[in-house]
Amino acid sequence: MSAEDIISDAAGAISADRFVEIDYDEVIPNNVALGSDRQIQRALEGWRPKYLDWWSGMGPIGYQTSEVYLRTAVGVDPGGWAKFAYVKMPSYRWGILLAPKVEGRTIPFGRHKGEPAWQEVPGEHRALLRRLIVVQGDTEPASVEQQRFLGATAPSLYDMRNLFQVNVEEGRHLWAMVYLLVKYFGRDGREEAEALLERQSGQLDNPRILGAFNERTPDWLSFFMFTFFTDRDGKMQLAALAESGFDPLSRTCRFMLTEEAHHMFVGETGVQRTIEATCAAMVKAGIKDPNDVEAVRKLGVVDLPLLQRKLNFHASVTRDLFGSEISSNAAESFGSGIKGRFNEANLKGDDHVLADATYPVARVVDGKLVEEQAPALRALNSRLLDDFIADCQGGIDRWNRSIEKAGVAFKFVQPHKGFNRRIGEFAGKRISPAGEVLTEDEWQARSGDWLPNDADMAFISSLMKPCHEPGKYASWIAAPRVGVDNKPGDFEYVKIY
Ligand code: BYC
Repeated sequence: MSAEDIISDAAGAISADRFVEIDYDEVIPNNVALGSDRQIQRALEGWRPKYLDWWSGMGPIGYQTSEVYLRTAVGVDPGGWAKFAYVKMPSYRWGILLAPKVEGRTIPFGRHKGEPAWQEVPGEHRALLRRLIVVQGDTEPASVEQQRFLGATAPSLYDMRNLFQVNVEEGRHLWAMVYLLVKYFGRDGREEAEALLERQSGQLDNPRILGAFNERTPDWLSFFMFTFFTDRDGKMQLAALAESGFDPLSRTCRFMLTEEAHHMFVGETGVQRTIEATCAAMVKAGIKDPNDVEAVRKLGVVDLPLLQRKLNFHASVTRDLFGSEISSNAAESFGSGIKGRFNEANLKGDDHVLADATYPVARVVDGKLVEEQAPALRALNSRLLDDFIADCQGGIDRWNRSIEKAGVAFKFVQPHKGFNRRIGEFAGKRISPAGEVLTEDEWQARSGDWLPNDADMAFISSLMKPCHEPGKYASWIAAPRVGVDNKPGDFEYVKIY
Protein backbone atom coordinates (compact mmCIF):
# COMPACT_ATOMS: atom_id res chain seq x y z
CA MET A 1 0.00 0.00 0.00
CA SER A 2 1.42 3.41 -0.94
CA ALA A 3 1.57 6.27 1.51
CA GLU A 4 -1.16 8.09 -0.46
CA ASP A 5 -3.51 5.08 -0.29
CA ILE A 6 -2.93 4.88 3.42
CA ILE A 7 -3.79 8.56 3.85
CA SER A 8 -7.08 8.28 1.95
CA ASP A 9 -7.92 5.03 3.75
CA ALA A 10 -7.15 6.67 7.09
CA ALA A 11 -9.47 9.57 6.40
CA GLY A 12 -12.49 7.26 6.51
CA ALA A 13 -11.43 5.08 9.43
CA ILE A 14 -13.29 6.90 12.19
CA SER A 15 -16.37 8.99 11.57
CA ALA A 16 -15.88 12.60 12.55
CA ASP A 17 -19.23 13.26 14.21
CA ARG A 18 -18.42 11.24 17.33
CA PHE A 19 -15.74 13.53 18.65
CA VAL A 20 -16.00 16.85 20.29
CA GLU A 21 -12.56 17.60 21.64
CA ILE A 22 -10.38 16.10 18.95
CA ASP A 23 -10.76 17.23 15.40
CA TYR A 24 -10.97 14.05 13.32
CA ASP A 25 -11.93 15.98 10.17
CA GLU A 26 -8.30 16.89 9.76
CA VAL A 27 -5.82 14.59 8.04
CA ILE A 28 -3.95 14.71 11.35
CA PRO A 29 -6.45 14.40 14.23
CA ASN A 30 -5.58 16.90 16.93
CA ASN A 31 -6.78 19.01 19.81
CA VAL A 32 -4.28 21.82 19.19
CA ALA A 33 -6.27 23.73 16.55
CA LEU A 34 -3.79 22.65 13.90
CA GLY A 35 -6.19 23.88 11.20
CA SER A 36 -5.54 27.47 12.25
CA ASP A 37 -1.77 27.01 12.15
CA ARG A 38 -1.30 26.47 8.41
CA GLN A 39 2.51 26.48 8.36
CA ILE A 40 2.85 23.83 11.05
CA GLN A 41 0.00 21.83 9.56
CA ARG A 42 1.74 21.79 6.18
CA ALA A 43 5.04 20.76 7.75
CA LEU A 44 3.37 17.90 9.61
CA GLU A 45 1.39 16.83 6.56
CA GLY A 46 4.70 16.75 4.71
CA TRP A 47 6.20 14.49 7.39
CA ARG A 48 3.18 12.17 7.45
CA PRO A 49 3.86 10.15 4.27
CA LYS A 50 7.44 9.60 5.45
CA TYR A 51 6.09 8.33 8.76
CA LEU A 52 3.71 5.99 6.95
CA ASP A 53 6.54 4.71 4.77
CA TRP A 54 8.56 4.10 7.92
CA TRP A 55 5.58 2.29 9.49
CA SER A 56 5.15 0.02 6.49
CA GLY A 57 8.91 -0.64 6.24
CA MET A 58 9.91 -0.84 9.91
CA GLY A 59 6.61 -1.43 11.76
CA PRO A 60 4.99 -4.81 12.48
CA ILE A 61 5.82 -7.40 9.84
CA GLY A 62 2.67 -8.88 8.34
CA TYR A 63 -0.85 -8.23 9.67
CA GLN A 64 -0.94 -4.77 8.10
CA THR A 65 -4.15 -5.69 6.28
CA SER A 66 -5.64 -7.50 9.30
CA GLU A 67 -8.47 -5.92 11.27
CA VAL A 68 -7.23 -5.31 14.80
CA TYR A 69 -9.53 -4.46 17.71
CA LEU A 70 -7.75 -1.27 18.77
CA ARG A 71 -8.52 1.63 21.03
CA THR A 72 -8.14 5.13 19.61
CA ALA A 73 -8.03 8.24 21.78
CA VAL A 74 -11.17 10.31 21.37
CA GLY A 75 -10.64 12.77 24.21
CA VAL A 76 -8.07 13.69 26.81
CA ASP A 77 -10.18 13.62 29.95
CA PRO A 78 -9.18 10.82 32.38
CA GLY A 79 -12.51 8.93 32.14
CA GLY A 80 -13.59 7.41 28.82
CA TRP A 81 -10.99 8.81 26.46
CA ALA A 82 -10.81 5.82 24.17
CA LYS A 83 -13.00 4.18 21.58
CA PHE A 84 -12.55 0.53 20.55
CA ALA A 85 -13.06 -0.61 16.96
CA TYR A 86 -11.58 -2.87 14.31
CA VAL A 87 -8.88 -0.91 12.49
CA LYS A 88 -6.22 -1.86 9.97
CA MET A 89 -2.99 -0.64 11.55
CA PRO A 90 -1.86 1.62 8.69
CA SER A 91 -5.26 3.34 9.00
CA TYR A 92 -4.83 4.09 12.71
CA ARG A 93 -5.60 7.75 13.44
CA TRP A 94 -2.28 8.88 14.86
CA GLY A 95 -3.12 12.23 16.37
CA ILE A 96 -1.64 15.09 18.35
CA LEU A 97 -3.19 15.18 21.78
CA LEU A 98 -2.24 17.44 24.64
CA ALA A 99 -3.75 17.32 28.12
CA PRO A 100 -5.83 20.42 28.90
CA LYS A 101 -4.00 23.62 29.75
CA VAL A 102 -3.94 24.49 33.44
CA GLU A 103 -4.59 28.23 33.65
CA GLY A 104 -2.06 30.10 35.75
CA ARG A 105 0.37 27.15 35.94
CA THR A 106 3.79 28.13 37.27
CA ILE A 107 7.17 26.44 36.98
CA PRO A 108 7.30 24.08 39.97
CA PHE A 109 11.09 23.77 40.49
CA GLY A 110 14.56 25.07 39.69
CA ARG A 111 15.91 28.61 39.23
CA HIS A 112 12.67 29.81 37.62
CA LYS A 113 10.41 28.31 40.28
CA GLY A 114 7.18 30.28 40.69
CA GLU A 115 7.46 32.08 37.31
CA PRO A 116 4.63 31.51 34.80
CA ALA A 117 5.15 28.31 32.79
CA TRP A 118 6.62 29.00 29.33
CA GLN A 119 4.32 28.76 26.32
CA GLU A 120 7.27 29.28 23.95
CA VAL A 121 10.78 27.84 24.12
CA PRO A 122 13.03 30.00 26.31
CA GLY A 123 16.04 30.91 24.15
CA GLU A 124 18.71 30.08 26.73
CA HIS A 125 17.37 26.53 27.23
CA ARG A 126 16.60 25.78 23.61
CA ALA A 127 19.42 23.27 22.92
CA LEU A 128 18.84 21.33 26.12
CA LEU A 129 15.12 21.14 25.59
CA ARG A 130 15.50 20.02 22.01
CA ARG A 131 17.94 17.29 23.03
CA LEU A 132 15.56 15.87 25.64
CA ILE A 133 12.63 15.89 23.22
CA VAL A 134 14.74 14.16 20.56
CA VAL A 135 15.93 11.49 23.03
CA GLN A 136 12.34 10.89 24.16
CA GLY A 137 11.10 10.80 20.56
CA ASP A 138 13.84 8.41 19.47
CA THR A 139 12.73 5.68 21.90
CA GLU A 140 9.22 5.50 20.45
CA PRO A 141 9.90 4.27 16.90
CA ALA A 142 12.83 2.27 18.30
CA SER A 143 10.51 0.09 20.38
CA VAL A 144 8.23 -0.52 17.37
CA GLU A 145 11.28 -1.63 15.38
CA GLN A 146 12.39 -3.91 18.19
CA GLN A 147 9.00 -5.61 18.33
CA ARG A 148 8.29 -5.90 14.64
CA PHE A 149 8.74 -9.67 14.30
CA LEU A 150 6.58 -10.72 17.25
CA GLY A 151 3.17 -10.95 15.55
CA ALA A 152 4.15 -14.22 13.86
CA THR A 153 4.68 -16.00 17.19
CA ALA A 154 1.86 -14.44 19.22
CA PRO A 155 0.64 -16.90 21.89
CA SER A 156 -2.98 -15.79 21.28
CA LEU A 157 -5.03 -13.25 19.35
CA TYR A 158 -5.54 -11.37 22.64
CA ASP A 159 -1.76 -10.96 23.01
CA MET A 160 -1.30 -10.11 19.36
CA ARG A 161 -3.85 -7.35 19.70
CA ASN A 162 -2.10 -5.99 22.79
CA LEU A 163 1.22 -5.97 20.94
CA PHE A 164 -0.27 -3.98 18.08
CA GLN A 165 -2.01 -1.60 20.50
CA VAL A 166 1.33 -0.89 22.14
CA ASN A 167 2.94 -0.45 18.69
CA VAL A 168 0.40 2.06 17.36
CA GLU A 169 0.56 4.04 20.60
CA GLU A 170 4.35 4.20 20.46
CA GLY A 171 3.81 5.54 16.95
CA ARG A 172 1.50 8.17 18.40
CA HIS A 173 4.12 9.09 20.99
CA LEU A 174 6.51 9.71 18.15
CA TRP A 175 3.92 12.07 16.64
CA ALA A 176 3.68 13.82 20.01
CA MET A 177 7.41 14.61 20.04
CA VAL A 178 7.49 15.47 16.34
CA TYR A 179 4.72 18.00 16.87
CA LEU A 180 6.83 19.75 19.55
CA LEU A 181 9.93 19.71 17.33
CA VAL A 182 8.14 21.05 14.26
CA LYS A 183 6.07 23.64 16.07
CA TYR A 184 8.67 25.05 18.43
CA PHE A 185 12.11 24.41 16.89
CA GLY A 186 11.78 25.68 13.32
CA ARG A 187 14.13 24.23 10.75
CA ASP A 188 16.26 22.38 13.34
CA GLY A 189 13.12 20.72 14.62
CA ARG A 190 12.06 19.62 11.12
CA GLU A 191 15.49 18.11 10.55
CA GLU A 192 15.33 16.26 13.86
CA ALA A 193 11.87 14.96 12.90
CA GLU A 194 13.33 13.47 9.72
CA ALA A 195 16.27 11.97 11.61
CA LEU A 196 13.86 10.19 13.98
CA LEU A 197 12.72 8.12 10.99
CA GLU A 198 16.26 7.47 9.80
CA ARG A 199 18.02 6.04 12.84
CA GLN A 200 17.25 2.35 13.27
CA SER A 201 17.25 0.08 16.28
CA GLY A 202 20.35 -2.10 16.30
CA GLN A 203 21.81 -0.59 13.12
CA LEU A 204 25.58 -0.23 13.42
CA ASP A 205 26.13 3.03 11.54
CA ASN A 206 22.97 4.89 12.63
CA PRO A 207 21.60 3.29 15.80
CA ARG A 208 18.92 4.54 18.17
CA ILE A 209 20.29 6.94 20.79
CA LEU A 210 19.90 4.96 24.02
CA GLY A 211 21.42 1.52 24.63
CA ALA A 212 18.35 -0.53 25.58
CA PHE A 213 16.61 0.52 22.38
CA ASN A 214 19.23 -1.24 20.29
CA GLU A 215 18.76 -4.60 22.05
CA ARG A 216 16.73 -7.27 20.32
CA THR A 217 13.22 -8.19 21.48
CA PRO A 218 13.35 -11.70 20.04
CA ASP A 219 10.49 -13.39 21.88
CA TRP A 220 7.35 -12.75 23.90
CA LEU A 221 9.00 -13.07 27.29
CA SER A 222 11.36 -10.29 26.23
CA PHE A 223 8.35 -8.25 25.11
CA PHE A 224 6.57 -8.68 28.44
CA MET A 225 9.71 -7.88 30.45
CA PHE A 226 10.40 -4.90 28.18
CA THR A 227 6.90 -3.50 28.68
CA PHE A 228 7.15 -4.12 32.42
CA PHE A 229 10.59 -2.55 32.91
CA THR A 230 11.43 -0.36 29.94
CA ASP A 231 7.99 1.15 29.48
CA ARG A 232 8.20 1.93 33.18
CA ASP A 233 11.32 3.96 32.44
CA GLY A 234 9.00 5.68 29.97
CA LYS A 235 6.57 6.34 32.79
CA MET A 236 9.25 7.78 35.10
CA GLN A 237 10.85 9.95 32.41
CA LEU A 238 7.50 11.20 31.09
CA ALA A 239 6.41 11.98 34.64
CA ALA A 240 9.62 14.00 35.15
CA LEU A 241 9.08 15.82 31.83
CA ALA A 242 5.39 16.37 32.68
CA GLU A 243 6.66 18.67 35.45
CA SER A 244 8.49 20.79 32.87
CA GLY A 245 8.29 24.55 32.88
CA PHE A 246 7.84 24.31 29.10
CA ASP A 247 4.08 23.91 29.17
CA PRO A 248 3.49 22.22 25.77
CA LEU A 249 5.94 19.48 26.78
CA SER A 250 4.26 19.09 30.14
CA ARG A 251 0.79 18.80 28.57
CA THR A 252 2.01 16.35 25.92
CA CYS A 253 3.64 14.09 28.50
CA ARG A 254 0.62 14.19 30.78
CA PHE A 255 -1.53 12.63 28.08
CA MET A 256 1.17 10.14 27.01
CA LEU A 257 1.28 8.84 30.58
CA THR A 258 -2.33 7.65 30.33
CA GLU A 259 -1.35 5.46 27.36
CA GLU A 260 1.85 4.25 29.01
CA ALA A 261 -0.18 2.69 31.84
CA HIS A 262 -1.65 0.13 29.44
CA HIS A 263 1.81 -0.85 28.16
CA MET A 264 2.98 -1.65 31.68
CA PHE A 265 -0.26 -3.57 32.26
CA VAL A 266 0.55 -5.72 29.20
CA GLY A 267 4.00 -6.44 30.65
CA GLU A 268 2.94 -7.14 34.20
CA THR A 269 0.00 -9.37 33.28
CA GLY A 270 2.00 -11.10 30.53
CA VAL A 271 4.62 -12.22 33.04
CA GLN A 272 1.90 -12.94 35.60
CA ARG A 273 0.06 -15.24 33.16
CA THR A 274 3.34 -16.96 32.29
CA ILE A 275 3.91 -17.61 36.00
CA GLU A 276 0.35 -18.88 36.41
CA ALA A 277 0.75 -21.39 33.56
CA THR A 278 4.06 -22.60 35.05
CA CYS A 279 2.75 -23.00 38.58
CA ALA A 280 -0.47 -24.71 37.42
CA ALA A 281 1.52 -27.20 35.30
CA MET A 282 3.96 -27.88 38.17
CA VAL A 283 1.15 -28.48 40.65
CA LYS A 284 -0.68 -30.77 38.21
CA ALA A 285 2.47 -32.82 37.56
CA GLY A 286 3.32 -32.94 41.28
CA ILE A 287 6.65 -31.09 40.79
CA LYS A 288 7.61 -29.41 44.06
CA ASP A 289 11.10 -28.14 43.25
CA PRO A 290 11.07 -25.02 41.03
CA ASN A 291 14.77 -25.69 40.29
CA ASP A 292 13.97 -29.04 38.67
CA VAL A 293 14.27 -27.21 35.39
CA GLU A 294 14.37 -30.25 33.14
CA ALA A 295 11.08 -31.62 34.49
CA VAL A 296 9.38 -28.21 34.33
CA ARG A 297 10.51 -27.53 30.74
CA LYS A 298 9.14 -30.90 29.64
CA LEU A 299 5.68 -29.58 30.54
CA GLY A 300 5.97 -26.86 27.88
CA VAL A 301 6.11 -24.02 30.41
CA VAL A 302 8.82 -21.56 31.46
CA ASP A 303 10.77 -22.44 34.61
CA LEU A 304 10.83 -19.73 37.25
CA PRO A 305 14.67 -19.49 37.49
CA LEU A 306 14.71 -18.63 33.78
CA LEU A 307 12.14 -15.90 34.37
CA GLN A 308 14.37 -14.55 37.15
CA ARG A 309 17.28 -14.38 34.69
CA LYS A 310 15.11 -12.54 32.17
CA LEU A 311 14.08 -10.17 34.95
CA ASN A 312 17.75 -9.58 35.85
CA PHE A 313 18.58 -8.74 32.25
CA HIS A 314 15.71 -6.36 31.55
CA ALA A 315 15.95 -4.65 34.95
CA SER A 316 19.66 -3.94 34.52
CA VAL A 317 19.52 -2.82 30.88
CA THR A 318 16.61 -0.52 31.71
CA ARG A 319 18.42 0.98 34.71
CA ASP A 320 21.11 2.18 32.31
CA LEU A 321 18.46 4.36 30.67
CA PHE A 322 18.53 6.69 33.66
CA GLY A 323 22.01 7.90 32.67
CA SER A 324 24.89 8.41 35.10
CA GLU A 325 23.85 8.56 38.73
CA ILE A 326 25.88 11.74 39.09
CA SER A 327 25.15 13.99 36.12
CA SER A 328 25.70 17.64 35.36
CA ASN A 329 23.20 17.31 32.47
CA ALA A 330 20.51 16.29 34.95
CA ALA A 331 21.46 19.17 37.28
CA GLU A 332 21.17 21.62 34.40
CA SER A 333 17.82 20.19 33.22
CA PHE A 334 16.44 20.61 36.73
CA GLY A 335 18.03 23.97 37.50
CA SER A 336 16.70 25.44 34.27
CA GLY A 337 13.14 24.21 34.94
CA ILE A 338 13.06 21.76 32.01
CA LYS A 339 12.88 18.36 33.74
CA GLY A 340 11.67 17.81 37.29
CA ARG A 341 11.69 14.86 39.64
CA PHE A 342 9.06 12.12 39.73
CA ASN A 343 5.94 13.64 41.27
CA GLU A 344 7.79 16.98 41.71
CA ALA A 345 4.82 19.28 42.30
CA ASN A 346 3.55 17.04 45.12
CA LEU A 347 6.87 16.46 46.90
CA LYS A 348 6.65 17.81 50.41
CA GLY A 349 9.43 18.96 52.68
CA ASP A 350 11.96 20.47 50.29
CA ASP A 351 12.39 23.77 48.50
CA HIS A 352 12.27 22.36 44.90
CA VAL A 353 15.51 24.22 44.19
CA LEU A 354 17.93 21.81 45.90
CA ALA A 355 20.85 24.23 46.07
CA ASP A 356 22.08 22.86 49.42
CA ALA A 357 20.39 19.45 49.58
CA THR A 358 22.22 16.11 49.40
CA TYR A 359 21.15 12.65 48.27
CA PRO A 360 22.70 9.24 49.07
CA VAL A 361 24.31 7.57 46.04
CA ALA A 362 25.67 4.00 45.98
CA ARG A 363 29.11 3.49 44.42
CA VAL A 364 32.14 1.23 44.57
CA VAL A 365 35.14 2.67 46.41
CA ASP A 366 38.34 0.61 46.88
CA GLY A 367 36.49 -2.56 45.85
CA LYS A 368 33.69 -2.04 48.36
CA LEU A 369 30.10 -0.89 47.95
CA VAL A 370 29.46 2.30 49.88
CA GLU A 371 26.77 4.94 50.04
CA GLU A 372 27.93 8.54 49.86
CA GLN A 373 26.04 11.80 50.16
CA ALA A 374 26.21 13.71 46.88
CA PRO A 375 24.81 17.15 45.98
CA ALA A 376 21.11 16.42 45.32
CA LEU A 377 21.12 18.49 42.14
CA ARG A 378 23.78 16.33 40.53
CA ALA A 379 22.24 13.11 41.88
CA LEU A 380 18.85 13.51 40.18
CA ASN A 381 19.30 10.56 37.83
CA SER A 382 20.17 8.44 40.85
CA ARG A 383 17.02 9.55 42.60
CA LEU A 384 14.80 8.84 39.60
CA LEU A 385 16.40 5.42 39.32
CA ASP A 386 15.60 4.73 42.98
CA ASP A 387 11.99 5.82 42.36
CA PHE A 388 11.89 3.45 39.37
CA ILE A 389 13.22 0.51 41.39
CA ALA A 390 10.58 1.15 44.07
CA ASP A 391 7.88 1.39 41.40
CA CYS A 392 8.93 -1.98 39.91
CA GLN A 393 8.63 -3.68 43.28
CA GLY A 394 4.82 -3.44 43.38
CA GLY A 395 4.44 -5.62 40.29
CA ILE A 396 7.13 -8.05 41.42
CA ASP A 397 5.33 -8.44 44.77
CA ARG A 398 2.14 -9.30 42.88
CA TRP A 399 4.01 -11.95 40.87
CA ASN A 400 5.37 -13.40 44.11
CA ARG A 401 1.94 -13.51 45.69
CA SER A 402 0.61 -15.65 42.86
CA ILE A 403 3.55 -18.07 43.19
CA GLU A 404 2.92 -18.30 46.92
CA LYS A 405 -0.79 -18.87 46.34
CA ALA A 406 0.03 -21.81 44.07
CA GLY A 407 2.13 -23.30 46.89
CA VAL A 408 5.43 -23.13 44.97
CA ALA A 409 8.55 -22.19 46.96
CA PHE A 410 10.09 -19.45 44.80
CA LYS A 411 10.43 -15.69 45.03
CA PHE A 412 11.53 -13.14 42.42
CA VAL A 413 14.05 -10.60 43.66
CA GLN A 414 15.32 -7.45 41.97
CA PRO A 415 19.05 -7.62 41.36
CA HIS A 416 21.34 -5.16 43.11
CA LYS A 417 21.43 -1.72 41.47
CA GLY A 418 25.04 -2.29 40.35
CA PHE A 419 24.39 -5.63 38.62
CA ASN A 420 25.26 -5.81 34.89
CA ARG A 421 25.51 -2.07 34.37
CA ARG A 422 27.16 -0.27 31.45
CA ILE A 423 26.35 3.34 32.31
CA GLY A 424 27.15 5.33 35.42
CA GLU A 425 28.79 4.50 38.75
CA PHE A 426 28.79 0.75 38.18
CA ALA A 427 29.94 0.68 34.54
CA GLY A 428 32.93 -1.63 34.26
CA LYS A 429 32.36 -3.02 37.78
CA ARG A 430 31.32 -6.61 38.39
CA ILE A 431 28.54 -6.88 40.95
CA SER A 432 26.45 -9.99 41.68
CA PRO A 433 22.64 -9.77 41.94
CA ALA A 434 23.06 -10.03 45.72
CA GLY A 435 25.42 -7.03 45.71
CA GLU A 436 28.87 -8.67 46.10
CA VAL A 437 31.76 -6.96 44.31
CA LEU A 438 33.37 -9.65 42.11
CA THR A 439 36.57 -10.13 40.18
CA GLU A 440 36.34 -10.53 36.40
CA ASP A 441 37.03 -14.27 36.73
CA GLU A 442 34.28 -14.73 39.30
CA TRP A 443 31.88 -12.83 37.05
CA GLN A 444 32.77 -14.92 33.99
CA ALA A 445 32.28 -18.13 35.96
CA ARG A 446 28.88 -17.20 37.34
CA SER A 447 27.13 -14.70 35.07
CA GLY A 448 25.46 -17.52 33.09
CA ASP A 449 23.48 -18.33 36.25
CA TRP A 450 22.26 -14.76 36.46
CA LEU A 451 21.57 -13.74 32.88
CA PRO A 452 19.70 -15.67 30.18
CA ASN A 453 22.16 -18.16 28.65
CA ASP A 454 22.14 -19.82 25.21
CA ALA A 455 20.19 -22.84 26.45
CA ASP A 456 17.54 -20.53 27.96
CA MET A 457 17.15 -18.60 24.73
CA ALA A 458 16.93 -21.81 22.67
CA PHE A 459 14.26 -23.16 25.02
CA ILE A 460 12.22 -19.93 24.89
CA SER A 461 12.52 -19.92 21.14
CA SER A 462 11.18 -23.50 20.99
CA LEU A 463 8.04 -22.33 22.82
CA MET A 464 7.36 -19.44 20.46
CA LYS A 465 4.75 -21.13 18.28
CA PRO A 466 1.82 -19.05 17.09
CA CYS A 467 -1.60 -19.71 18.57
CA HIS A 468 -4.04 -17.77 16.42
CA GLU A 469 -7.36 -19.48 17.15
CA PRO A 470 -9.85 -17.25 19.02
CA GLY A 471 -10.00 -18.12 22.73
CA LYS A 472 -6.92 -20.42 22.60
CA TYR A 473 -3.55 -19.80 24.30
CA ALA A 474 -0.07 -21.30 23.89
CA SER A 475 0.88 -23.87 26.55
CA TRP A 476 3.22 -21.52 28.39
CA ILE A 477 0.75 -18.72 29.12
CA ALA A 478 -2.60 -18.62 30.95
CA ALA A 479 -5.71 -16.86 29.59
CA PRO A 480 -6.30 -13.34 30.94
CA ARG A 481 -8.90 -12.91 33.65
CA VAL A 482 -10.76 -10.19 31.74
CA GLY A 483 -10.94 -9.50 28.02
CA VAL A 484 -10.09 -6.20 26.37
CA ASP A 485 -13.12 -3.89 26.56
CA ASN A 486 -14.82 -6.72 28.53
CA LYS A 487 -15.06 -8.90 25.44
CA PRO A 488 -15.83 -12.62 25.93
CA GLY A 489 -13.06 -15.26 26.05
CA ASP A 490 -13.42 -16.37 22.43
CA PHE A 491 -13.50 -12.88 20.95
CA GLU A 492 -11.61 -12.55 17.68
CA TYR A 493 -9.25 -9.69 18.60
CA VAL A 494 -7.46 -9.84 15.26
CA LYS A 495 -9.17 -10.85 12.03
CA ILE A 496 -6.20 -12.09 10.06
CA TYR A 497 -6.41 -11.53 6.32
N1 BYC B 1 22.57 4.76 26.37
O1 BYC B 1 24.78 12.78 32.15
P1 BYC B 1 24.39 11.49 31.50
C1 BYC B 1 10.36 5.48 26.82
C2 BYC B 1 24.27 9.53 27.20
S1 BYC B 1 11.79 5.35 27.75
C3 BYC B 1 23.28 5.59 25.56
O2 BYC B 1 24.94 10.25 32.03
P2 BYC B 1 21.71 12.44 31.30
C4 BYC B 1 9.88 4.28 26.16
C5 BYC B 1 23.46 10.82 27.32
O3 BYC B 1 22.47 10.90 26.29
C6 BYC B 1 12.13 7.00 28.30
N2 BYC B 1 23.67 6.84 25.91
O4 BYC B 1 22.82 11.33 31.50
C7 BYC B 1 9.93 3.06 26.77
C8 BYC B 1 24.55 11.85 27.22
O5 BYC B 1 24.88 12.02 25.84
P3 BYC B 1 25.16 13.48 25.24
C9 BYC B 1 12.92 7.84 27.30
C10 BYC B 1 23.33 7.25 27.15
O6 BYC B 1 21.96 13.22 30.07
C11 BYC B 1 9.49 1.93 26.09
C12 BYC B 1 25.74 11.19 27.91
O7 BYC B 1 25.46 9.77 27.89
N3 BYC B 1 12.95 9.21 27.70
O8 BYC B 1 9.81 6.53 26.74
O9 BYC B 1 21.49 13.17 32.58
C13 BYC B 1 8.96 2.03 24.82
C14 BYC B 1 25.91 11.64 29.33
O10 BYC B 1 24.66 11.58 29.96
C15 BYC B 1 22.59 6.45 28.05
C16 BYC B 1 14.00 9.83 28.28
O11 BYC B 1 15.03 9.23 28.48
C17 BYC B 1 22.22 5.15 27.61
N4 BYC B 1 21.52 4.30 28.39
O12 BYC B 1 20.42 11.50 31.17
C18 BYC B 1 8.92 3.26 24.21
C19 BYC B 1 13.82 11.26 28.70
N5 BYC B 1 22.42 7.15 29.19
O13 BYC B 1 23.85 14.27 25.38
C20 BYC B 1 9.35 4.39 24.88
C21 BYC B 1 14.71 12.21 27.99
C22 BYC B 1 23.01 8.33 29.01
O14 BYC B 1 26.27 14.03 26.06
N6 BYC B 1 16.11 11.92 28.20
N7 BYC B 1 23.55 8.41 27.79
O15 BYC B 1 25.50 13.19 23.80
C23 BYC B 1 16.78 12.23 29.33
O16 BYC B 1 16.21 12.70 30.29
C24 BYC B 1 18.26 12.00 29.36
O17 BYC B 1 18.73 12.15 28.05
C25 BYC B 1 18.70 10.61 29.89
C26 BYC B 1 20.21 10.65 30.13
C27 BYC B 1 17.93 10.26 31.17
C28 BYC B 1 18.45 9.50 28.87
